[in-house]
This record gives sequence, C-alpha cells and structure tokens, in this order.
Amino acid sequence: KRLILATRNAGKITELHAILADAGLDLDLVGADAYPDIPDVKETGVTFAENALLKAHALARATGLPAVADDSGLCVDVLGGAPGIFSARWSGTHGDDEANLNLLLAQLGDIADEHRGAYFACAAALALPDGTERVVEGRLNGVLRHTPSGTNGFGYDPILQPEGETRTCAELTPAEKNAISHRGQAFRALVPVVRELAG
Ligand code: ITT
Repeated sequence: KRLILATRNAGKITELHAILADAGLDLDLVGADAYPDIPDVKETGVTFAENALLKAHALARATGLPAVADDSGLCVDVLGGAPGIFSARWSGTHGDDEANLNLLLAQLGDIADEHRGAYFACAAALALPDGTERVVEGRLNGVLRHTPSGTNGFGYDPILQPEGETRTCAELTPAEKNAISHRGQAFRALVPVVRELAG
C-alpha cells in the first residue's frame, strides 16, 4: 500500500523515511516529486497545521491515495515567533537555506545568549481522498548560536542548539536529531493514526 509524502523538500523526505521506518510503518512511501504534474498548493494558511492540511489534501485528492504532509519552521522568541510559517522563504527566495539562515543571523546581530531562545515546530497532517483529516504537532526548544556549526540536516539546523545539548542540530547524527526533533515527535504521533485510517 502506498502513502504519499506531500513534500518536495529533500531534507524532510530523508528524515521522514527514517522516522516512519523506525516507527515500523510498512507502507510504500512516495514523494511528491513522483507526481510532477500536480501543481504545488498555495500555502495560504496562517498556522503550520493549516498549511500541512492544505498540502496533504491537495496530494490526496489529486492522487486518490492517502497523503501525509509536513509544515514546519523556526520560531524565534525576540522576533515574536518569526520566521515561523515563512521560514522556507525568509530571505525572499524559497528554499535558499543558506540565505535564509544568514539573514536571520544578521537580524539577531549580537543579541546575548539569554535572549536567543527559539524553537522548531512541525505540524504533521494526514489526509485521505474522501476528505478525512488528522493533524498533530511537535516542537523542539533551543537557543540560536551566533555562527553556524555542523553539516548534517538542512535549513536552520546549523544554528539551533537544542535545550540540554552542547551541539547544534547539524552536529547531531540524523538518528540523534530524529529522536528529539519536532518532526520526529509529530510523525511518531501520527503513525498510529496512519495505521488506523490508511494502513
Ligand atoms: P514542502 O512545502 O514541499 O514540504 P518547504 O521547504 O517549502 O517544503 P515548509 O514551508 O514547511 O516546507 O518550510 C519549512 C522550512 O523551515 C524549511 O525550509 C527550513 O528552512 C525550516 N525547517 C523546518 N524543519 C527544519 C529542520 O528540521 N531543521 C532545520 N530547518 C527546518
């Protein structure tokens, strides 16, 4: 049985394969890139959950198969939660991880460590072709470094140091990151729901 991963973000796809396999989900996972004719949905929601549901529904409707989607981002305390749902295009160029990260670091300047709190958030949504939907969320708290460090992961991983860690997310192994991450938490919570409704 097939489950569509309604994302074109390569970093997410790698992590989702590992998270879902480790959770014992025995479905044939197919990324949105396998359906190049299905246009990207406009992310018009104002929350991670709304946007995750929009993406999951678009793929489920167009393929006739169950679909899961991830909407995620980095929420910075002193920026009132920004970039939040705009994390992928903070610099103006969608998916330019390096430009997004550098702009954010410039905006924070030399603000002291005690004011550099931030968290990653992830909404994991499941949609079925008949319109059934479920969504769960995960969160990883941390502080933002002054300079990037580490080469694993993607996006803002080189600057987010999780609470209780001395390394950034990009210095953790993939398994270490998935064990504590916003995405790991959200998708592990979604697995029993996928089994029940789409397994
Ligand atoms: P899809 O919509 O195709 O899934 P996207 O990259 O546009 O891909 P989002 O709108 O959910 O997805 O944006 C997520 C952005 O948030 C992502 O590009 C990163 O910049 C950041 N982000 C999310 N999870 C992250 C993680 O685990 N580590 C680092 N950055 C992350």
